Amino acid sequence: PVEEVVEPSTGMTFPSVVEEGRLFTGTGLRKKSILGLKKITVYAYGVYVDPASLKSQLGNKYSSENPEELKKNEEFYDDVMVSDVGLTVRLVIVYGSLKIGSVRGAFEESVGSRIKKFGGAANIELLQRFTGAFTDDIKLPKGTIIDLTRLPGNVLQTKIDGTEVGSVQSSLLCRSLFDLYIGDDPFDKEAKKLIGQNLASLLC
Ligand code: DAO
Ligand code: DAO
Ligand code: DAO
Repeated sequence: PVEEVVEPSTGMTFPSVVEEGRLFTGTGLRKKSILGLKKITVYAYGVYVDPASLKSQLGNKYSSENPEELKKNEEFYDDVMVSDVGLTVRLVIVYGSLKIGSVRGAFEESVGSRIKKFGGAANIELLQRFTGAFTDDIKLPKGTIIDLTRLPGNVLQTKIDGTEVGSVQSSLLCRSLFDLYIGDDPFDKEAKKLIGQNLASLLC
């Protein structure tokens, strides 16, 4: 049986391995304040990595480093995001009353800000066209699993409860998405530390 890791504050569980041998590196929380008042936890997430691709992409540069030093090096995280390392982010919905319009808005805000940050402002219209396809009949009840997986060639594949709903080949989109979790201003700073520690130990 596959072992599981429990995210302590929500009780959501994450398998220690997901498809094709991608290993769990850490879990965190995506919160959002509503009406500027209280903060709700929208989803818990787990970040996974394909250790073989991590080594093949970044081993030459980093394998002789000390993992304790490497995990503090922002350039390391940039390299993980920019190169074609096989990452998967699994989201497990905690707040079950999400309106699809809010998902669209939050997505345009979070991912959109990163696309601009990385110099892709000209692609914002593409992003809006994409989120325009999030229609009101999509339901995301509590416990829904969304897997965002980078396949070789910077293809970002999206699955909802195991069913593929789309894939987009874009290094800019992959980088912009992963930046939310392991970039310089992540959703959950403690989670990034744990993820970084585990990525560094797998590599060095
Ligand atoms: O519906 O009023 C509400 C709460 C708004 C929270 C929206 C946050 C959406 C975050 C993106 C979730 C992607 C699955
Ligand atoms: O938390 O702001 C964020 C970004 C989360 C990215 C979520 C992508 C979800 C795509 C599938 C939504 C289906 C309606
Ligand atoms: O042209 O490189 C580019 C940027 C494309 C942005 C397209 C946005 C598509 C959003 C897909 C989200 C899947 C989680």
